Amino acid sequence: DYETIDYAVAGGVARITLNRPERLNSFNTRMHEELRDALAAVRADDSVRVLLITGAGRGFCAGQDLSDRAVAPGSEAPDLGASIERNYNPLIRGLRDLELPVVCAVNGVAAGAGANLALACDLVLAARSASFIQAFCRIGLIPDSGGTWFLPRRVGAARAAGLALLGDKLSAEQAESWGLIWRCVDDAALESETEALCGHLAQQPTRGLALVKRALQASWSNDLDAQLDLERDLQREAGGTADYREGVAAFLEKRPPRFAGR
Ligand code: T3D
Repeated sequence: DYETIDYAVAGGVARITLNRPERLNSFNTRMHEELRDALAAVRADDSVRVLLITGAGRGFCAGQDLSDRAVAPGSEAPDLGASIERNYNPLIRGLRDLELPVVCAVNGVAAGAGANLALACDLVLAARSASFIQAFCRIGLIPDSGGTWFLPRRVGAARAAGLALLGDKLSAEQAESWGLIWRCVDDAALESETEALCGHLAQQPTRGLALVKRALQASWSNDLDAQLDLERDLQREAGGTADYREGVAAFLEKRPPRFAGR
């Protein structure tokens, strides 16, 4: 049983709910430990075909819990590099390396590392009232948890600089129109849209989707030649899956496919 998150698996969907609503689901040490544990559970459970991350209450996640970061006059500053190395980087790497589609349902404000946790997910849905804030610069920090990598790639250099240097609140609608997230939906529809998206993904060729994810990620550091080679290799692997065989058979037999996720 977890204290700071909820974890549940149903219908092929593992759902992690950040659950410290009184602190807008900000990260403390316990939450990082529990997230590591939950991610290990996701990896170990063959029935899981989609991971969903969302938040309890009115916020999604407000980044690091700053009440753990007050520095008394005369005492030494905390080593934030150590915190990043131990907690944030493994979380972001864990999500990027997970061989499953990761959906994020941003139910409210996503600030600091909370915003970048969302950006590390593969498909981000956000409620219309939600917002994204690169809050780091407001307290003298830099965007971590992949922020300086995701932002310029998603929204371009000018907008990335504006967001990271000003720390202004970006509405979910603006985030969608800038290409920072997949879709903004009405607040009342977030739950049903998320369920529909995750339900759909849980029936898809999971192995194939994992290879798509790997190819898209590799494209950021590959030139076209290297990417064409990678596509050849991944397509060879995809072509050997049971789901590819089923996809072709279902097409030819004019029936819906029944993908096993393998
Ligand atoms: O340290 C390391 O390990 C390095 C890694 C750093 C990663 C980071 O994420 S650094 C950035 C940390 N996050 C922030 O700077 C954001 C701080 N929060 C805010 O700016 C605002 O709370 C929001 C813009 C997110 C939301 O504003 P609003 O007006 O909707 O809510 P609020 O009233 O500010 O917050 C509600 C409560 O949550 C409030 O508590 P109270 O007064 O009701 O008892 C507030 O203090 C608390 N809260 C919100 N964010 C945090 C927090 N408490 C601790 N840490 C927080 N990050």
